[in-house]
Order: sequence, then C-alpha cells, then structure tokens
Amino acid sequence: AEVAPGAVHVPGWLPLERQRELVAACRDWARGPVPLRHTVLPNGGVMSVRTVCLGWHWQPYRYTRTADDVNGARVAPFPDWLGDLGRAAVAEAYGDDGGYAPDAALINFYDGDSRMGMHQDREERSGAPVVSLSIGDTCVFRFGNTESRGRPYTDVELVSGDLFVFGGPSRFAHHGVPKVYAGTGDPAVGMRSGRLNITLRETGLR
Ligand code: MD5
Ligand code: FE
Repeated sequence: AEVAPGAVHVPGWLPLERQRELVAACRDWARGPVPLRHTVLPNGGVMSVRTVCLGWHWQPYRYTRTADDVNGARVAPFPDWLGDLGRAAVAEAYGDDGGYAPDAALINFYDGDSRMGMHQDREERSGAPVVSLSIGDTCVFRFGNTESRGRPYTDVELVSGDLFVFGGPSRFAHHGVPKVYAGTGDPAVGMRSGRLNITLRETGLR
C-alpha cells in the first residue's frame, strides 16, 4: 500500500525463515565489535532503543567508521547479502531496484517501553530510499510530513515481516514509533519479546 508518494508498505514481505535468519544475524551483530547500546544524545538524553550499525556507525548526528561515542571500535562491514535484500525490497516496492546500493544498516531493538520520537533522517548525503524491515512485536509507526514533527501524520501498524520503503518525496518526512505492543510477536521468529527494526541506507559517503 502506498501510504504517501514514495512511501510503500508491504505487509508480510519477509518469510518466517528469512525473519529467523535476520534475528540470528542481529544477535551476532549485537555482540560487536561495537555492541548494541543505548545511544547518548548531545543534550545528555539517552535513547530508549538500543542500536548497532553496519558499514557506517551512526552517532548523533553524523556517520563515522569508528564508534568514538561507544568503544572506539571500527564498525562491522555491511554484508553483500544485505545489499541484495535491499535491492529486492526496493524492486518489490517500486517495481525496479533503481540500482539501489545501500552501504549502511541501523539495527534498532525496542523493548516494550522503547519509543522513537518524531525526527527526520538527514545525515545521509543521498536521496536514495530507506528500506525498513520489522521483526518481532507489532508497533505503531507514525508517518508524518516534511514540514514539522506534528500533524498531519498517519499511524500504521508494523507487524513482523513487514517491509516499508521510504523514497522520493517521503524520504525526508518526520517519523517515529510511539508504541510497541509487548508480547505480540511470534516466538517462532526466535525472539522472546521486543521488536527489531533493520534499516538500510545509502550514506553517499566514502
Ligand atoms: C524504526 N527507524 O522503526 C525506524 C524505521 C531510525 C528510524 O526511524 O532512524 O532508525 S526507519 C523509518 C524511516 C526512515 C527514513 C524516512 C522515513 C522513515 N520517513 O520518511 O518516514 O526503528
Ligand atoms: Fe528515522
């Protein structure tokens, strides 16, 4: 379903077995070289989600190769197979992969109390789409507008296996996750509780 121009929601895109593989991969990535951790913001705030990155390390509000804000380690590489998955996702959403070549992944883990406030993703030097994959507990995803964090916005439930692609005029819209429904995920995906979100991006950096 096209929620807005360039914003395409594909419920149930990931087969259960693919979700299980991604959960296992995320467990591995969460161990390091840079561990899954709560990001500390410049104002001293601590994000309630926990994050680990591949390819480029996101620290508020820039991409680096080393996690200077965590343990100084070099970020793990972005695997080729994840780029293939990203191209398949963009092709599914738009009918053509457009030569999509993501070089960074942000993996966010939400427990039942985690939230993501309304924000824009503006650190990338590229207008290429962002691919978002959801696994585990269902959440409310709030898709807003480019002008402000406030209304108008549309609330969409994201369920395990859902794909969302944000491109074109939707790439720089405000968005957030106001609610996670704890305990709604299927234990068969390999998570006891919580929500995983994997986003793929082209940073435009080198
Ligand atoms: C999440 N993550 O569910 C979301 C999925 C983040 C983040 O917001 O920054 O890690 S990505 C949603 C997204 C990305 C880029 C553009 C738009 C939405 N959008 O225009 O709505 O953890
Ligand atoms: Fe975002």
